[in-house]
Amino acid sequence: MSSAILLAITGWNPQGWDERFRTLAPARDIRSWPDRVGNRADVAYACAWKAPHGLLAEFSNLRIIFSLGAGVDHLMGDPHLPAVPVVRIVDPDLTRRMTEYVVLHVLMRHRRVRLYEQQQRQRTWHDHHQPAAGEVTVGVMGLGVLGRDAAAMLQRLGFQVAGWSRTARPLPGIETFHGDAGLDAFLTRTEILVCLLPLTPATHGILNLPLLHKLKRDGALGGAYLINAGRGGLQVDADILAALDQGLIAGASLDVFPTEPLPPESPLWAHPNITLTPHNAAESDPRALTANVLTQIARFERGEPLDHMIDRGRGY
Ligand code: NDP
Ligand code: OXD
Repeated sequence: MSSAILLAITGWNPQGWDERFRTLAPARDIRSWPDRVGNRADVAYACAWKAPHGLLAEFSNLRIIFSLGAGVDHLMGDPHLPAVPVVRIVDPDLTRRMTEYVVLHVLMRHRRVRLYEQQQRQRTWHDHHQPAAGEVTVGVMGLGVLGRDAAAMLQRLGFQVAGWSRTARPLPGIETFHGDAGLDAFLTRTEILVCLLPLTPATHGILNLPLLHKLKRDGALGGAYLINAGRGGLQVDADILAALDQGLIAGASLDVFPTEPLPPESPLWAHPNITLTPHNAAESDPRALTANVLTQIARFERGEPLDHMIDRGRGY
């Protein structure tokens, strides 16, 4: 029976994954696309990150496809994706990294870091009134593994936290909203909007001008802010620029973009009120995550159920 593991990775350096799999599973046959694929019929498990569409269909004995990140849009967009279980990464290492990113960018806006950096460059000693965290509402779109952890940490820092999800997700101390019917009430109380949604047909382009228009601009911060670390396809870049120009939002922190790498000619790079990072809010670190995949394979081979399988019928 097939049992080899194939790494099919683009956009990241596969070397760290390859080394880690070999170290942790020395008896396992580890293959790497495109150079060391060997006989395709030997491959049982694919560990993929942005593999070219159609590639995984070449492996006729595939039993599981692992997404090496939390997001699976890179797989679900493949019209030839084999009909085997798709499993995504859920791991404390990745979750902590995302919560760090969210807290960093919320505090950056809350504590006006960019303004003080500018003042420092000008040698200006001037303090601005600092609202308490409890006067500021942060709204988290997406109350999944990552959204819930970030929301809980923000709550511990004292922010008023609201959350929005597809289905009702009651969370202690957090005002939660769900579905289309709950969206406006969620947005109109939100000064800092944190987006941790997955990219699906229903969420594509959701961060657009009409949505940004609804954010609370007259709160303690005197303006609204957007932080998107979900997926680039959730946002409409031109609408974010228009919202900044029109004063609907005062700033944006963007980790993800519809086209990655962000093209050098994009006006987002040079905008004074945008802080951008190269899709590394929560890096998938092979040192932490390889063991996660191998544990799942071991469970599967013992006939136990897989964790964090994607329900293809639900939204994708
Ligand atoms: P989960 O699947 O655990 O959670 C997704 C959340 O989004 C759920 O609360 C879900 O609602 C909600 N949701 C999905 N569709 C809709 C919709 N149509 N309307 C309203 N809410 C919706 O995902 P994770 O928290 O693990 O990850 C979220 C995303 O973060 C990933 O898909 C990925 O795109 C991104 N990510 C980005 C990284 C980066 O470095 N920038 C790193 C890791 C992940 P419900 O609970 O009701 O199902
Ligand atoms: C992920 C990502 O989905 O890195 O994990 O974006």
